[in-house]
Amino acid sequence: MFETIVALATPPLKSALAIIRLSGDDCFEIVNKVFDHDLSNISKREIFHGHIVNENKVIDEVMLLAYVSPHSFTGENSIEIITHGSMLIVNEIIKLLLSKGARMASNGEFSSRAYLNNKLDLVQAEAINDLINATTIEGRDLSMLALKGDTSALFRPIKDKIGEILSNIEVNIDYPEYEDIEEVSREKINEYCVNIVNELNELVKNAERSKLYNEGLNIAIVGKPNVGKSSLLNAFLNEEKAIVTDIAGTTRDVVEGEINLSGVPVRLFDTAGFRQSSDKIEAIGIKKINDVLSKADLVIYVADENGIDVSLYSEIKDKKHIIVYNKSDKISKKDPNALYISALNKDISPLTNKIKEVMGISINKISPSFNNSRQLGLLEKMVECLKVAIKDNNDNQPIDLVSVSIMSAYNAALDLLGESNKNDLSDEIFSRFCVGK
Ligand SMILES: Nc1nc2c(ncn2[C@@H]2O[C@H](COP(=O)(O)OP(=O)(O)O)[C@@H](O)[C@H]2O)c(=O)[nH]1
Ligand SMILES: [Mg+2]
Repeated sequence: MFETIVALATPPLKSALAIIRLSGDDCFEIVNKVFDHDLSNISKREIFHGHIVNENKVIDEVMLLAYVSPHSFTGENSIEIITHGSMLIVNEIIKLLLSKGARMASNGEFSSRAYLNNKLDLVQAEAINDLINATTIEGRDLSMLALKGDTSALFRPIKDKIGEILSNIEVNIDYPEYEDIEEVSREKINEYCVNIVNELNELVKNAERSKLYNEGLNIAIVGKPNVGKSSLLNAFLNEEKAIVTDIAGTTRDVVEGEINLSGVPVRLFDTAGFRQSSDKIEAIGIKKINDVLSKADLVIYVADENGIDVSLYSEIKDKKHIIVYNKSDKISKKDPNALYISALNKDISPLTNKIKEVMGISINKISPSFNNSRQLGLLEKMVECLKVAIKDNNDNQPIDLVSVSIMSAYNAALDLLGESNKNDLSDEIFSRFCVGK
């Protein structure tokens, strides 16, 4: 039994139309009290044209879509009221519905209901959020495949295989006296687990790449003052976002911009030049560099005709990084192994290509793939557990010990699709959604 929840599904702004969404067992009874059509005898889905009325006063003329359980997104009785897009109207209608017994939905609660009612698995539910937040076509296409269930479908046979080997082992342990049960030999366990690990490794490899389309990359631009970091940011963005002058210390704050690199959303962070400074404002800017560096997936160290500053370089050399020489127009003697660009002349393609190479960004046909850190983490956990199982099995460890590791892999598989501990796990994930989703 689920309470009826209500929320605005469109942005809280003045617009042509707004959609108020309700879902829950008492949905029709509640709306019946304020709508001038009877919703009691709907068979599946129906559209109505009518009025939302409060004690004979018409609040708005609306279109109303009624969905009878299970023929709705959430799987419950649901209603969408399309009103005029005035916040005064929307707020009055929501207040009225609350007074008739609905309650305000929390973040992601509609999607959470769909998941709890088995309309979606967890991978599909996550895809709704990813779809809405996608900033590139590739990211959107990937989320759409996950939402359709193609990504989960790719994985279910693997999950079933882990379950199968596990139950075979369990039956052998629990009922050794039954002679008609096929004995699972050490060889068979090994063969099974090795095959599954290979299949999982393929999914991991694809997920690492797909995660880039979904979560994007953070790239920090660092180097001495005046080497052309801000000019480089501007060249990437193709706009004069950061202030560029020949005065060292021009950039004080971190300047951010986003670009689309072959479908990967890349966030660029231009920083204040690294240098000891007595200027209070610049000193704060320099401190901010450390925050940027800590979340950077890649660091671009920019040098100019004066070469690399060894002490500054040593600060980032242990991170994944690219060294690039800017102001190539001023450099006559070039090292054939080094990377040269001219930010001023917007000639930066050697760097763009190098970023793609280092981060493994290539133009790929988008196919179903896991695409976020949670999913990737669980795939990797499965591989780890199965590798332990393979080793224990080959070392002739007791079979129940082998089965414990396979069981851990199976639990991770259930977690991936959200089939275990439905409530605990989903609370965390759905809280990242916005209200009305
Ligand atoms: N000749 C030349 N000058 C450049 C180039 N890129 C930037 N500059 C100049 O270098 C100076 C410092 O640039 P800026 O982007 O502010 O450097 P930042 O302090 O590292 O951010 C400015 O006068 C830019 O016009 C380049 O490719 N060639
Ligand atoms: Mg600058």
